[in-house]
Amino acid sequence: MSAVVNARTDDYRILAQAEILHHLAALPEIAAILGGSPADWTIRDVADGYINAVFIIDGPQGGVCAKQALPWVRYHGDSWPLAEDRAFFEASYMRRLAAIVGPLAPRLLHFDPVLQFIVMEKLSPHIVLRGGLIEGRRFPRAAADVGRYVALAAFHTSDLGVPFERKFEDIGLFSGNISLLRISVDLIFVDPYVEVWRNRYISEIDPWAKALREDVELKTAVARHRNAFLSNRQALLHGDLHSGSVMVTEDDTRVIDGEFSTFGPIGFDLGAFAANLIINWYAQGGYDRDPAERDAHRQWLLEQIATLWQTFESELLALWAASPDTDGDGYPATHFADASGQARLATIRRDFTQAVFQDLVAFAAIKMIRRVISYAQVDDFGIIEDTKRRAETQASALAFARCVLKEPARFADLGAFLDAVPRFENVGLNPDANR
Ligand code: SR1
Ligand code: MG
Repeated sequence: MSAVVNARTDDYRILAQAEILHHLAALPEIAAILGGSPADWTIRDVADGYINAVFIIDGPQGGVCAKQALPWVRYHGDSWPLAEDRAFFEASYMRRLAAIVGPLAPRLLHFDPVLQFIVMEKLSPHIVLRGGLIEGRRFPRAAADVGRYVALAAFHTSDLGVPFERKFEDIGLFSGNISLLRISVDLIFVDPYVEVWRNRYISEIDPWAKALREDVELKTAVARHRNAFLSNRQALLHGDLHSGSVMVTEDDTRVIDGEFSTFGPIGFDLGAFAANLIINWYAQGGYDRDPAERDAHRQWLLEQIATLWQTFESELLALWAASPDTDGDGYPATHFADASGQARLATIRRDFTQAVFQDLVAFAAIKMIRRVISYAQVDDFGIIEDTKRRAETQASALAFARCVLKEPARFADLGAFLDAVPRFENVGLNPDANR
């Protein structure tokens, strides 16, 4: 693999499909995966995310996925410039986590720092989880696997699992990912609460958007979590762990697209995933589906949030309990060696996971709001063609999120959080009704 250097040089250029094949032909490991000769290879554009060029290359033996960071937001065009070094951070994230999460992520095969070009394992027959959820399909392993992924990544990049020297080295590296951090800060935490050209909500949501902009209590909660997102450098985050960043089959799960990786609160990634399951829950109300099937799918979605959290919590606690004294500087076992220390450590661990849960809940709400008001909206709602109906499902999501952020004490445990989701269905387009 090429040495990883964060170096965009004047030799950077956007690769045409033929150039990509030429480039891959010079990489023996990748040429061997594809098999045959370059004349036998096919390449197709599969980009469906907002910012990068993505291709699948197939040969007689197998396939790979190639991704190049463009100098702008792909979906928007060159009037929205964006640093190409995001590919460097995605490659760095994949390298940092490869040994930690193993088969829960695709294998990085190549990174070119001049072209900001990544080649990784092709995932087949996987599909993007979001698309599967929209179709009402179930993926029995996904939530548990994502919970385990977050626990592994969080433990092994935080003060629980690594010495501070290692953590600070990682913080030094990922602190350079400022272009994408700016996108996260603006699109998630700022734009939904101001009038800005990037916001993309439909006109039926105007009253809700206005109400959120004028709600000081809500904005206070958002600001506190924005500050925590930036200042609580707890662990290395994926940074964009929505259902479009997870590829699945019924028995395999892979987390992709780590270009938003940054240090932050562990609950941010968990909240992002939970938010997108809840978004799907509300969006199902706008689909023409058999009501019994819809109810069953919704029940399954809520169970997956429980599985996500419970798997995360049990995996994290197991890793922590098994950690040798020398690993993490946060809560070294020598500090709690005697019986009273051991009892206190159990309390500390419970408090730690409870704080992560509270972060999950709040960041989930914040993520739900951004997917309705801000740029980069989601297909779960977007495929509902009747915009009044779409807005009604979106209003339910906003009402739930607003309540979570303004009345956090009502959502102190998992049961309360999940029980509340159905109560906000059909709240309507008037944000002042049913408060
Ligand atoms: C500029 S749009 C980028 C958005 O798409 C990604 O999925 C992230 O969520 C980001 O906010
Ligand atoms: Mg993405």
